[in-house]
Amino acid sequence: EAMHPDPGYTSYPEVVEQVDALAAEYPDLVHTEVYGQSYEGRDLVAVRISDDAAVDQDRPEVLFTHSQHAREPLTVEMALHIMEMLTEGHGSDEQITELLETREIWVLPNTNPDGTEFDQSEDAWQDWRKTREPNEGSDALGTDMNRNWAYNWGCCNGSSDDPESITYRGHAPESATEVEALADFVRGREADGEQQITTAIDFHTFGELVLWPFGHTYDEVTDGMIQDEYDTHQALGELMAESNGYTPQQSSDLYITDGSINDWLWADQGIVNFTFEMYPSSMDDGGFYPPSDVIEEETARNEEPVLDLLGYADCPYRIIGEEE
Ligand code: 0X9
Ligand code: ZN
Repeated sequence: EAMHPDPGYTSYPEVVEQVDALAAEYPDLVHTEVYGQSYEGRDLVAVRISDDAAVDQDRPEVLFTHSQHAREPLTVEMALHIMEMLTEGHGSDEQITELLETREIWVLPNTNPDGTEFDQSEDAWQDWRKTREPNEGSDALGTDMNRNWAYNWGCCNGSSDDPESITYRGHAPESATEVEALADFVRGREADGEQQITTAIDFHTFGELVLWPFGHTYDEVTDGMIQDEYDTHQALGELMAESNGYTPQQSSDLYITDGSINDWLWADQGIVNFTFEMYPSSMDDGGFYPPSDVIEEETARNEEPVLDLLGYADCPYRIIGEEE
């Protein structure tokens, strides 16, 4: 057995194994795709879940992304929980069965596997956040994926130009191998000029927050965000926060970020989307590395919010009583 700081958490090879096992157990419901390779050459895996997952349907799609930040391993467990909930619920739970008949659900269980493997490579956690790709002119490795997205990249003092920084934005938008692959994946979900993905959650830890765009400005309504669009994010965010007990707020209320996935998914792709900062609420309960015995409870806590979002995926604006 390889060394691991807490074997109750799932390593990347185990994630791939579990996804393959799930696809074998539920061939109708689970379809896996490799959407690229990490810098170190690991397969980047996307899992599509629907009642006929092998077939690309003309249906609203929902995207769940996990572990842009390596030191947030609870988010990988969240991905596994979503996949188990949906596959076990099909045929036994009426709401889930109907959702799988009317949606296509994408779970990308670990978008930064190189970071995760390094983070878990010793018997103590390595507190590693970024990717592991070298930077020209520096000994410091990696880019903060959540500062490397191609909308208002580096605009607003919400990231660093120093490769030593944990919020290093990279030398250019989408310069991180893993961000480019993920952005290409999202762009690839466009069909007939329309983005099929309507709604998304990007999972992080920690803080127990439900966050919505924009992160680059404190303004609610601004270039690229009209009032109805803001209100839709807020209403959906508050609805989800009612079920999990997290605090709902605009992401810039936490702090200003630029080049985040949230801002890009909304401004570039028109996807109504959220960042969840999972358990714990504070450093006292383990920070990025709570003991693995919290996994069951803290992932189950987001079942309702996930199902809520899937429910609104046909028309997120319905929550404020709009058709568009
Ligand atoms: O800083 C981040 O990327 C996220 N927090 S974390 O502690 N997981 O690193 C917050 C991102 C919030 N999203 C935006 N501000 N757009
Ligand atoms: Zn994070």
